[in-house]
Amino acid sequence: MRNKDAILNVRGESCYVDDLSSAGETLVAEVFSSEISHGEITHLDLSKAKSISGVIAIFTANDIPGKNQIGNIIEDEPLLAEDKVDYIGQPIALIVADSNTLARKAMQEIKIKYKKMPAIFDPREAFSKGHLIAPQRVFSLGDIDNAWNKCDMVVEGTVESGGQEHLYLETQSSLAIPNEYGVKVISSTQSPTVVQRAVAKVLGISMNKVEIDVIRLGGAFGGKEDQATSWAAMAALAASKLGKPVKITLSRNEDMNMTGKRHPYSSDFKIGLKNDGRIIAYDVNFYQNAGASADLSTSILERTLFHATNSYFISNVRATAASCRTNSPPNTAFRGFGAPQAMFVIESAIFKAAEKMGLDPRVIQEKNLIKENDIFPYGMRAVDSLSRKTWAAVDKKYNIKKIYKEVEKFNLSNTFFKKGVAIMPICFGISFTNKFLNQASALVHVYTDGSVSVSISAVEMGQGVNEKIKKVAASVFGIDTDMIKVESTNTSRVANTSPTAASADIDMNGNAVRLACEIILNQMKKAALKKLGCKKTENVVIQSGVFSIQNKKKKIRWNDLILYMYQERISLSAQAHYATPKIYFNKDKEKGAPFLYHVYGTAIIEVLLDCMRGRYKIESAKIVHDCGKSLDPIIDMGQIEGALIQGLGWMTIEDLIYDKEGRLMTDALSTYKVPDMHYTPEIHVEFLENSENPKGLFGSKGVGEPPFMYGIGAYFAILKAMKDFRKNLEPFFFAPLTFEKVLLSLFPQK
Ligand code: LUZ
Ligand code: MOS
Repeated sequence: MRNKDAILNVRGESCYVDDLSSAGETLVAEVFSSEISHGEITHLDLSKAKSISGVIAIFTANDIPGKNQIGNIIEDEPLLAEDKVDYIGQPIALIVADSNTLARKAMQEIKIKYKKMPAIFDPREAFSKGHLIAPQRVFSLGDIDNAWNKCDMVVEGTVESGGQEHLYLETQSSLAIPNEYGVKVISSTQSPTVVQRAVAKVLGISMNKVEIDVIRLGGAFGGKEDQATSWAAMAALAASKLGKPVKITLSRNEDMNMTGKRHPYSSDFKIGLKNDGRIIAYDVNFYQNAGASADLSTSILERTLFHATNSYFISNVRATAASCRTNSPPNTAFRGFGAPQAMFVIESAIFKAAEKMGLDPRVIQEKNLIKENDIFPYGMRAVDSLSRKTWAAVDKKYNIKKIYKEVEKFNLSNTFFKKGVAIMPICFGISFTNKFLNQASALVHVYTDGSVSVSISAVEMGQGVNEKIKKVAASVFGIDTDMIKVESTNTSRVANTSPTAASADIDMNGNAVRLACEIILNQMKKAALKKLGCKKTENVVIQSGVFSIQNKKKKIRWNDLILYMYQERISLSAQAHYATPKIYFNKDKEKGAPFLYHVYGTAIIEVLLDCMRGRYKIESAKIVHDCGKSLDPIIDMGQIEGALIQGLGWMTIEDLIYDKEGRLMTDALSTYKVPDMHYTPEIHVEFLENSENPKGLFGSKGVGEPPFMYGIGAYFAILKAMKDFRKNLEPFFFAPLTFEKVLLSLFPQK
């Protein structure tokens, strides 16, 4: 792997929050949290817990000097519960001690009594009782009510998709160090500025007194976009109260119980088609299980609406969505950010319609793929649609018909083993749907020895942003990547950072770095002219760290020029800001062009089902993915493979099981199954050839999230195999499609 972090990672040399030690005086904190899903706290006695030696302090909501509030979009989330709890795992008190063992011992001694209240876990029930996070939203195109009578076939159905644990390797973690003006927090967050704002609010101080520093994250996947905030704020609270560094690192078990997941959705669809497979009308209703507070739910809901029709053009659409408040931990961002849930529904609708019409779903899929200049329900045109191109490319490379024939042949000659195949096209919009988030800054310094320091708004979370940023700076400067260092992300160096999210970090930060480097380069060219005695900057060329003038022999090396500039008192630093151009969205009309561009791709997913045991093997994924002109093929390939596997896990084996009281029962790796090396199929990834994205950085496209949705194909491939075994099986759309679920639906219990 060319990703330099990989070398540090496999040697255990890369540094995470929990690896930092500050001179032996760091205190640790454990979080005492609610044991019930909904109720009033009638009694809280901390005296016995406080008396344990080695316990320094226990803080509750009453100790917060500022505002007990960490809600970022909607202010509905207390940092520590006051007199009411709304989910199991909601933080109530913070125990600070010399060691985690002592803090945990103290936790056992906290006496608490609750008055239980009825809890709601079903988003439809929450909806019917009016428990909404925000008003319902509706996207529409054409005239849905008058479209049904033009259809030859109308099919309705219900779709359920489950949550998903992020399972970042590094659990939530923060180290707060108090200082003379406020606090510095080293946090494992995707959103340094969100953390900074929350810490300032909780401590009741201004943002310039709070410095957030992020070294790197051991994975995030959306789980640290909004949910790194509470631990940072708690650590900061304790540190500023006690005047000592305080660290919080959740155990895996605590992390799985206390933090939100991907939003489960419950949805209804109605789809209308012509006999030839053309989709004429699509009506969909999404009920999002938001959990107990808003977190990012409303933004996620919006992205669900934007992706309601996946990569298809449908002329009459109505998509309605509600974010429903329940008594689960607040659900949050997770790779795909609401789009996977929407795409699973449209693919289910197509599957069910195909079954009723005696077609293969791929016939309907292919017929309706969005063409150039077709319109999305939100009013944007698919000017550069590559939907059909990626489908054609995957077909050309692998021959879809031939694969289907082979599967058919296998199934005819096998009774208890059946194969299934499905095609999964994807279309994903790149840009934050909140327009203001589409900005990034960079700060670049060149030191007198010629080495370069780059600070950006984005954080490294294993996705390789730092490596790509090095390439950007190196290519503008015409020097080797080894001369460039990407610094930790720090709110004192780069302010007002947008979250590292939405697959847009390289696009935005890469452009900011390019602009900052260009400012310095221009200065360097001017200096080179002066030094080399020439007139036009256009004539200065830089290659492998040597500046020269076209058609002249004179040259000056990078290091000599830098030193010359320093002595001439010319700035060797620059700051630049990039704002994604031309995007807009009108929320009153629900129309606009919210994305800079879309990413397309097509996957073929093949599975082998052992019908008597309900076990299946996802055999292969054959993908043509559109990366534009890849900035780094190895990193992009890693993103595509990782996202695919994560998507497969969500659709198939990752099952969050709760008891009646709302307690998560699959809260450890022994019970929550995720894909491992053995589960991983053969993966073939091709980049769409000759693709170049004029709107992206150096012709590239964002890559983080879109390939997640290839995983959805696995659900339908398994369903196909099941149907080959049980011809009369009524298709159902209830993910994850675990082995147990497969077995029990092939052999229903009387
Ligand atoms: N985060 C966010 C995201 O705040 N807004 C978005 O549109 C988004 N999209 C994908 C992933 N994270
Ligand atoms: Mo994300 S779901 O891009 O934090």
